[in-house]
Amino acid sequence: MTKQRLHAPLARDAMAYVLAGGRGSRLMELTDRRAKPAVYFGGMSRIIDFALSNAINSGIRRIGVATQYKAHSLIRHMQRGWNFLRPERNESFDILPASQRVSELQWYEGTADAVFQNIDIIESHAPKYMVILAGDHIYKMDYELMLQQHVNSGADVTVGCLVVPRAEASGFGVMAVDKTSRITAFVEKPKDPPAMPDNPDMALASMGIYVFETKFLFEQLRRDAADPASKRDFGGDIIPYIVKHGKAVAHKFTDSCIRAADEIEEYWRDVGTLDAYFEANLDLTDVVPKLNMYDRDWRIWTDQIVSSPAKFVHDEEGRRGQAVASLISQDCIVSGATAHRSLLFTGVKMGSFSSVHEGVILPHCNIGRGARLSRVIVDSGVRIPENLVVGEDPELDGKRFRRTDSGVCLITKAMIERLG
Ligand code: ADQ
Ligand code: ADP
Repeated sequence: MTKQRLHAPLARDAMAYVLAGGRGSRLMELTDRRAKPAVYFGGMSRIIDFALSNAINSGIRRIGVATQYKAHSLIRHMQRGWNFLRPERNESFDILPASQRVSELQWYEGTADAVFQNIDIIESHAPKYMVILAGDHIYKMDYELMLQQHVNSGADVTVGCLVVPRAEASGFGVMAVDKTSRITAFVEKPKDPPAMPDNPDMALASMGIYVFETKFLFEQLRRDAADPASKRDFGGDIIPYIVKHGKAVAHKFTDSCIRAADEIEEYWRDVGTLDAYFEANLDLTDVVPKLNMYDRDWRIWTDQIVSSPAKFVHDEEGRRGQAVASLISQDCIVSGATAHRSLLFTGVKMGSFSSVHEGVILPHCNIGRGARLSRVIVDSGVRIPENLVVGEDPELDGKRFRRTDSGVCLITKAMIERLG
């Protein structure tokens, strides 16, 4: 007879299902070749590594990732870095590209459809609970605590939520809750978001993460699939229906967010625009960063190959290669050049007399001799020509590159080619 375990973690009975198909079009050319979850972040990682690391650190060992838009770079990343889960240990890692599941050409209709189309695969892993996640946010969170609240409250669905300024809330699902955290109203992306009762400037927003019992979720997905008016979307269709006809409960991010001792705030970022992406990366260069990525209790895992250490050398004229207030990844060589308040991702080379100030330089870029870059995001594999100056002439920058209102320039290979 098997013995009853006390306090078995619910995470071991759960499957994390990561929705990673969105384009993230406000990141402009940065998501021309890759989906938003595949965009690089923080010197070594990609955005999806946060949701996947949270799942693993929470104790979840069955993971599915639904991909769709420009999935190649994302799929390659996950195959290299995330395929350590083993069926013989009752673990699984499934990558579920839309076009190969439904038909050669058909895409998932909405986020709920991206789960519905894979019901058979989920059933084969027999999880008791489903933790539905978005693959495009930066945060550290223990999903076990959300699962526990779900079971203790007897909810049909538990929705992760956070407090955001009302002025920014129209991009979210916005909810009202009663004293017991039961959701009494839910509107998807309202033009005029309802405020919180105790604070007219703030609203309670859905993080787009949900916990269900698998059986109940499948019932809802099948019901929704038979409804011709539905767009097959969690935020637009499934959640509002359960709020009306069942029991939906809110789980506060503050109750389960992982915060190292030196982190001053509960950190969650959408990094959906170039400015937000730039700021969130540069924040990491602060002496006490808002997000601690050095927390050994909650590591952010990624797919890095074992490579060579970053190297700083004098150039032939004795000029020092240096980095100040910067994050320099492996395989970088800084030769007679200076990086200041910048992130050099893996394999970046900087040549003599070049400098980068407030730069997010993605993997395998080459900064040519004498180039001077300030407030830039440089896409992966770009060769910056010798003596190129960016960040000193707004009008010229705006003509050559993607320049935001706050003066951040995104530089891609195609833009450099157009320079001739
Ligand atoms: P949105 O931010 O608009 O709203 P949505 O476009 O629904 O998010 O995408 C959610 C996640 O699913 C993203 O990670 C995206 O990459 C992925 N995705 C989108 N379409 C997909 C598809 N067809 N197949 C696979 N993956 C797909 C949602 C909720 C809101 C909530 C915000 C929080 O609807 O209620 O407030 O997330 O960001
Ligand atoms: P993503 O950056 O999203 O993974 P790619 O793999 O196409 O997309 O990377 C873009 C560029 O980065 C490639 O065209 C290539 O120049 C460069 N690159 C990628 N991996 C390496 C590598 N191991 N060595 C040198 N350059 C590389």
